[in-house]
Amino acid sequence: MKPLVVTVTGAAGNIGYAILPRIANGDVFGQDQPVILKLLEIAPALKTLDGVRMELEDCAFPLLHKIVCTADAKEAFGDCTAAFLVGAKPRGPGMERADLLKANGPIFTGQGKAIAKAANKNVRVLVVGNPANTNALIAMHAAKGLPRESFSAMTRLDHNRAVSQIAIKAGVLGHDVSNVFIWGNHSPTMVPDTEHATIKARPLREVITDTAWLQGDFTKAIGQRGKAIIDARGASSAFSAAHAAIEHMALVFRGTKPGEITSMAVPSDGSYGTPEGLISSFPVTCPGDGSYEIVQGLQLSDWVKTKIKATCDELASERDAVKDLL
Ligand code: NAX
Repeated sequence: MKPLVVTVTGAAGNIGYAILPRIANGDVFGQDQPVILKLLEIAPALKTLDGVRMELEDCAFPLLHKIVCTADAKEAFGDCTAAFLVGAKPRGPGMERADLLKANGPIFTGQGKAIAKAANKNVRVLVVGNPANTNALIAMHAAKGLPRESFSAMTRLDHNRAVSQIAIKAGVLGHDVSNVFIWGNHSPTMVPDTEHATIKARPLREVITDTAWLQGDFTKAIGQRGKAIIDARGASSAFSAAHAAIEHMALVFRGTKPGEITSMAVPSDGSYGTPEGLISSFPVTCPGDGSYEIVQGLQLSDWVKTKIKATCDELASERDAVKDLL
């Protein structure tokens, strides 16, 4: 089979270190699909990246045909079919969210342009670097000529966190929990929705009857989980974020199972009152050809509707903060 080109930005960082062996091992595209890894970093990180390249070589992954390390975005995105945009500027001391948006904007403008010029026209782009939804919006706008649907941002980590906390509360395994999903922004305003969920095929609300916990501590804990990990580990989520990115792309390229719903931040088509022009998390299914469908027809409670409105308001204010880049 012809190798697929996969681009990873910020490849010398923490998530990069955790994600690269998984891609090279076939965890995204399957055990019969060879890959070429094109790794983008800023120039000062190329030496570290070279160490990562050596470790990848030392694994002798049968599916890994070639590794390219570069600080040139056009070279990194050349012919790529899947792009993981992980690299971003971290939030510095005293920086507001708006400052972070402004600092990251030019990175995602530049990369969006390079993707439109150099990547495969069917490329699928996953933005992980924060603020992920708005960075994806910036890249999507810069990538003139590519369909909007080529771009998504990651909320699969939030999805997995919600599934796990529900499973722990109910004393079951994660795979016993279905149809938990995330609405909105990858930020503390996100909405983990359990109102359509089942546990071992029973409605979740029959198994977990504590609505105050679901709407209170559970919702807050999922929104604050990233911070809790930084507080405990002194560093942000790395292998769990890499795992979520692997799952996100594997579902895009190989499809959700019948009845399976995942969470992805994708360009809104106006569904569920989410304004068009935002990249917001929705429950989606994936047929496995690179596309996705927003799950339709869900009846939302007033509580969920109010929370979705608040997270969309935040997304709209982020979009307004970078309007000169759109
Ligand atoms: P690190 O700081 O370890 O790595 C980031 C890497 O990006 C660095 O090596 C840096 O040199 C590189 N970089 C910076 N600017 C670049 C550019 N213009 N082009 C290419 N590379 C560039 O961060 P890490 O822990 O790997 O996290 C990466 C990003 O993921 C951060 O923005 C982080 O906030 C975000 N996260 C997103 C999550 C999500 O669920 N969407 C969860 C995990 C994580 O917090």
